Amino acid sequence: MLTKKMQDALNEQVKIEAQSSQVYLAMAAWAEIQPGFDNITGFFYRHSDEERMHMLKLIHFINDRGGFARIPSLEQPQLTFPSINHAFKELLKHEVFVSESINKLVDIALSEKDYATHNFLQWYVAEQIEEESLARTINDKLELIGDDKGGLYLFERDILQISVEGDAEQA
Ligand code: OFO
Repeated sequence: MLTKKMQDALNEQVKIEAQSSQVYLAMAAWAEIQPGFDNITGFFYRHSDEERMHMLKLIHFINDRGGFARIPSLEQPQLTFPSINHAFKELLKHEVFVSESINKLVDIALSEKDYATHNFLQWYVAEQIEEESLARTINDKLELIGDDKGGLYLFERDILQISVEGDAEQA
């Protein structure tokens, strides 16, 4: 059984994961109407789907532990970006924010002596290490590319491989 404090904190995380899915969905919809960014668009759509999966995992956990997962209302995410570099910078910032909120949840699980939730959260801790590292790799590459269109063309081609490797590491 979850304590009220733990349940409220997990429900807050449901909202954060759902909001993350919206944030990346907006990036995907924006990238889709930029010419030549098909693979980048696919990356954002997949990332959005993953966040929805993170949200669902939490919902099932809360309900399975005798709690009640409350489906939250969401905020309008940023819809447009000055460039693809800006979108990926926002993605990294967002992942760092998510990692911080997972760490807070782990703290609460320990203070509540809720070892089952603590164990469950370890999956999210590992996932955030992967996601932050992937976002940093992408941002480093974009930093190197700068305004070089040829470099961006290669990046658009390579992001397919980067995300496939990221998924394989997570599997
Ligand atoms: Fe990328 O955030 Fe979920 O956990």
